[in-house]
Amino acid sequence: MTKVVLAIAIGILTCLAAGLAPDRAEAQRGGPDELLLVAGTIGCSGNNCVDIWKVVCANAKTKMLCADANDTNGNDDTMVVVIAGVAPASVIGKGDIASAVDITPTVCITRGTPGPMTATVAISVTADSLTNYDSFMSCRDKNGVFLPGPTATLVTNQ
Ligand SMILES: [Ca+2]
Ligand SMILES: [Ca+2]
Repeated sequence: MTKVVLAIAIGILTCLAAGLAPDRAEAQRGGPDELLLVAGTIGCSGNNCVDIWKVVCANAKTKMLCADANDTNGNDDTMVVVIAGVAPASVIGKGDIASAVDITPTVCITRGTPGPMTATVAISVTADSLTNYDSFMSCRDKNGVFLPGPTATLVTNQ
């Protein structure tokens, strides 16, 4: 009798845990401390809306600023990420784009010489639905080593 009660209790607890943490496989990613993980929501079908993050690498050793886009709930939608240089003036006009189902490759911009760098990272979804996403944003030195301290501000939120 005790075993039956215990089994029922475990069953109820399992259901409650599943309800509180749906789809744990698509929970937010972990990574090195130097990576900045931001999260957001996007969706008004077919690339018709966008979230734009302003990302700053203040570290004087910065050579590259990078980001990706990862679908974190529901169907695995096609995610789109676009990076564009803002500062210094030498990175204006530099940019890259990637698109993929569920998680995009990482896109980066590179400075000619090391120093602080600012970029915008635009994230969208190609789907007739709304999805949550996250994005790893990173500052890297000339050897590709992660530097601490990227910051990100969501300047356009759709
Ligand atoms: Ca999704
Ligand atoms: Ca949004």
